[in-house]
Amino acid sequence: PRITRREDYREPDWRVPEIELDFQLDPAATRVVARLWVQRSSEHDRPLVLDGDGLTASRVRVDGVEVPVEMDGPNLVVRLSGSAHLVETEVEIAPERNTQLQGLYASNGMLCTQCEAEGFRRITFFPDRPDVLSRYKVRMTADKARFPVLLSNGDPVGSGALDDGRHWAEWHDPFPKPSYLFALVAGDLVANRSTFTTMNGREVQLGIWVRAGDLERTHHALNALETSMRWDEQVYGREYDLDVFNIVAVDDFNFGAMENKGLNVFNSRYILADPDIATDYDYDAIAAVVAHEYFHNWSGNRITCRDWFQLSLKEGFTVFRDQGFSADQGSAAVKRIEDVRGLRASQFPEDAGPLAHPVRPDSYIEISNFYTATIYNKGAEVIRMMATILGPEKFRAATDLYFERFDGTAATCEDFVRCMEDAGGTDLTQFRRWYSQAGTPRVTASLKQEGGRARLTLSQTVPPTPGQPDKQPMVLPLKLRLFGSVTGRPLCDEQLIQLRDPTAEIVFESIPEPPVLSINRGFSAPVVVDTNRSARDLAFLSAHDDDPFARYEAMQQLMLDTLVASVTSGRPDHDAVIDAVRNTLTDPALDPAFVAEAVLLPSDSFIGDQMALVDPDAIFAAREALRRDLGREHEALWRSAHEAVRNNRFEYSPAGKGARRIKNVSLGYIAASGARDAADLALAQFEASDNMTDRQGALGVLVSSTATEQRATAIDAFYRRYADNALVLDKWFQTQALSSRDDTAQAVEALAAHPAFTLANPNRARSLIGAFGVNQRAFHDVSGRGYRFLADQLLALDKLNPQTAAKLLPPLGRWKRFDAGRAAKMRAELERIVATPGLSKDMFEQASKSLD
Ligand code: HT7
Ligand code: ZN
Repeated sequence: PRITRREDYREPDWRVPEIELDFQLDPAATRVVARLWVQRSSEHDRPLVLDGDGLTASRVRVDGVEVPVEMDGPNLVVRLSGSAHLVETEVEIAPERNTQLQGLYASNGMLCTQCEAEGFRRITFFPDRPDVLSRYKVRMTADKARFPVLLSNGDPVGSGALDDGRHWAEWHDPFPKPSYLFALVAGDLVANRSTFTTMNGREVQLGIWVRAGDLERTHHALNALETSMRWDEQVYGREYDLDVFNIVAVDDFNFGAMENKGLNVFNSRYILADPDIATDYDYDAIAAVVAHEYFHNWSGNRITCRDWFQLSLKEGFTVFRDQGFSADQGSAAVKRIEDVRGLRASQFPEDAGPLAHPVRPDSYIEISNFYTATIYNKGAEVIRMMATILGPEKFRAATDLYFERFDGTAATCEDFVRCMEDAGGTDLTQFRRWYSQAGTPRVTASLKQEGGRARLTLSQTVPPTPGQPDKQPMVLPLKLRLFGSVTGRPLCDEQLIQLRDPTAEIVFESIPEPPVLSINRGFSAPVVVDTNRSARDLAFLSAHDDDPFARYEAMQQLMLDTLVASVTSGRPDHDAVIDAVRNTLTDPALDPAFVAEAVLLPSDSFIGDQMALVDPDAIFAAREALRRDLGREHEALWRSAHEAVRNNRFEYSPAGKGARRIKNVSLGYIAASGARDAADLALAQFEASDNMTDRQGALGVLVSSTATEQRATAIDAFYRRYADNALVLDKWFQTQALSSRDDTAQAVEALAAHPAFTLANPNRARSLIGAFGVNQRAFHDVSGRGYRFLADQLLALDKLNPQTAAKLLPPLGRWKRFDAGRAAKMRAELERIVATPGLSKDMFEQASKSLD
């Protein structure tokens, strides 16, 4: 397959300032007529090449005159003599046969589009690249009974009935946009409507469109939309620019949602919520995704990307913006902990594996494979570091400058950094390496007290990654502070150190007592920090650090050190963790939501990430042993924490969420203790709960339990209760795929044969196969059956939906971290995938790179 390289970027030969699209919609055969007003962009004699994917032109006209159809592979070539022409094409497509869910497709009776990154070329011939911006006029005609609602980007300008039972609607979008932001939706939908008055007094009509039965489940999303519109005005000075903002929920969607101009299309799991079907995690994710897509209106739509190598320009920045929004809605500390946990669970392993790539990649085979945690989450951390270096006022001045300087254009990551420099008055030359070098930097920090001074020695390394064997030192903004280990008092103010060299030394004067180092506070740099801190130091910080993230981090490090030592030595010493957890659990000053995060053990996979060779069974055993000891030692505390909130009625508020979080964490520890009544307690919670958080929390405990009867009761009851709700059934599959029982690999194979399982729906595929891939112990079953199962499923899914299949492959690529037996079995599956005839380029890229 062809490799696209960043260094080969060339300006488009032809611009398309205006486009008119006419859709005769029909699931079996939709006719698309496109009128493109094209302009030669410079002095050249190259033809107009319009991207296509699986299209056949039935007619091509230039300035009203029919011309022969000339193809170059999938693309249409139009030879033009002048500098400006009207080019008209006509194609026919079949949305109901589109299983890839890119382009125009059918989902549960409606028609919708997904064009990012390169789906528009599956709808009509067009220069399908983000630096070609056009004004769109769209006319849709469809059967009125089946598709009473017809939506597109921009504002509605007209609609009407036709004699044959069909009707039409026309939408105009005044803002020039790239083709990936085009959208249309046709369906039998109803809207939850509202109006929003912008900061300059303009009225915007808001609508969240769903099937009639789901209307009552849209209030949370609508509320999140209004809150995020106001937040973007207040925090970034960004005002919405059209008269209409619509969101449509669809059931079959490859991703979370899509920020099409004025017409966001959402995976229904990020819209629909009520306490009976959605967990607190779902509620928070809905608000975050609604905000994220809304924020793209400025960071992505008004200013888009010059080419797909600049993807993090919009995605990293927009994730940073949505993280700030969510932090402002509840506990900022807990939000930061969750974000860092997510980064470590997905981005750190990516950066340490065969698919590592820079935040601004240099090449790709299939761009869809680059919608990664590195582009999104590491990209957000890179923006966060610049915000930290600049400080809040200068950062706001820099984003204002960026929005002003590049409004209406297709920009680059370099353009963004230059705004940071210009408004921040700072030189970010070396900092730019965050965009070009892959791999997670490692910092070693060692603190020594010498008389009345403390000497901190820092060093950094960046590991080799595919194609980048040698690395240059990065700029690492590290927030740090020293505390006295005797008095517990801070020994200095918080300092921001920018580590730029391979090593550095910092001397702290007037240090009267043995100091303890608090470093990378707030996770100011996305790095791994190795320190010479003892278990005592970590326990001390977990109880006294004034930075909540650092406090959490100290406890995590203490737990990790304990677990790694237990795996490697086989002689567990749990005392320090047991004491530290007691101190956290009994500290009345702490927010319960924070306590619940702090007392959770690191995951099996994260423990594995710390080890040269991952032994999934030994890690599982060590973690279970610590869980059991924590459960037993603090049984009374867990029980009282659980009991105190057991009968709370559902309330969606920070306090309500915190109570449910500690309740479910406590239930998990009670079960881990081996208490005889644990399964009954879980089943009682399952049956009595008035919300999905508690019901799924109890189900999760029971699914991993050996209490056969209670387990079966809960699994059956959950299935029967939600058999008609696809989003909740996804949870049923997912919870079982995450089970820690010995027989999970077999159970997952059986679930793949369940009548409710289908690969055709991405959410369902991810709920079973995706969850199984991150269940370290079950997936790495020594027999290799997990690897075989995943490969079989991926090959089947690749035929339907290559994008979704390719995203689920990475667990197989981690073979270098496992013993020779497992590694050989994983490689054999990757080789089988690569050798499969007719493999998509999506899968080929992921699998072949994973073999290196
Ligand atoms: N910008 C959107 C990306 C997206 C996407 C990418 C590949 C394939 C399907 C897709 N659907 C949406 C989502 C976002 O980041 O906001
Ligand atoms: Zn995004």
